[in-house]
Amino acid sequence: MATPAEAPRVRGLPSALEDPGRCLVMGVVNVTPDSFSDGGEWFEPDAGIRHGLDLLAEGADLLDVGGESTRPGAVRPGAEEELRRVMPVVRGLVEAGALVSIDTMRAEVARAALEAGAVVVNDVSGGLADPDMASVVAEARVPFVAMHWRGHSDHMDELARYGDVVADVCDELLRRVEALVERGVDVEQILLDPGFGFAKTGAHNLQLLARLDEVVALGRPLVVGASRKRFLGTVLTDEQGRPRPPLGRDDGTAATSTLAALAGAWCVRVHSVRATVDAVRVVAAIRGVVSGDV
Ligand code: PMM
Repeated sequence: MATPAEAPRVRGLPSALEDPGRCLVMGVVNVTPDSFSDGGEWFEPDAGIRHGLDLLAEGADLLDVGGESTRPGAVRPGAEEELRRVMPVVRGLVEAGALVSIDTMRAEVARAALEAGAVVVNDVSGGLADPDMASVVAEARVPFVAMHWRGHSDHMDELARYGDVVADVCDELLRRVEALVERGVDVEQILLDPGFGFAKTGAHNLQLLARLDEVVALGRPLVVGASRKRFLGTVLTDEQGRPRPPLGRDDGTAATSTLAALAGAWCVRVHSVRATVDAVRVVAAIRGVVSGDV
């Protein structure tokens, strides 16, 4: 079990996130009509803002606002439409005092959100989808979540081919870090994410969860986004073998949050915050005992 003292440093974080003594909890605010997990529920700006405030009240440390669904097969919105979706919500949540992460693959959207007060850029493509993303992040000097990604959602299922999925994901993440650093991004501002559900089969996702410590060992803080994903539905089938729908996957998600926090993840990204906050607090207490702090 990794101890909190071993957590690598992240430069440029707001002080509230700097030394939490536990795995952080990022609440998901999807401003999309078609996300797999909560599609359409918070599509109107006021509803998105209200939902973000509810997640904060449940104990979220930061909110991840996104305007593009990445469900398998999803078709991308244009940049203008993405901006139209996310910007009122980013502004509203920043005004309310929230720490906001912008979930986007577009440099233009990242730049606008940073100007409006977002403090983290979360790019599921790790900077691969938009060649300008690295320079926007390098210039703004903000923490950047680089997720493992092999291609857009309309064809990612075909790309789920690995030798050893954990070794291959680690290798590809390290190559991303090198490329980002070459483009001027501060290595101490790069956070990594194995990309659960992105060009991965159910078995790949489970192997990555089982060996998360190997991804943590890459030496950059880890974000884990397993919340409500399809592989959990497949594990939690009913008597007829039908997968559990996304809204019924939150207890299973809390199990993945526990596991991620125990493995030493820096942050878990979840739709339903309350159970995960309790889970990471319990894990922090256990890790405190193990490391002799308590
Ligand atoms: N998954 C989704 C969107 N953004 N960001 C990170 N860093 N990691 C993820 O696993 C991730 C993400 C897709 O899930 P959603 O539709 O529930 O937002």
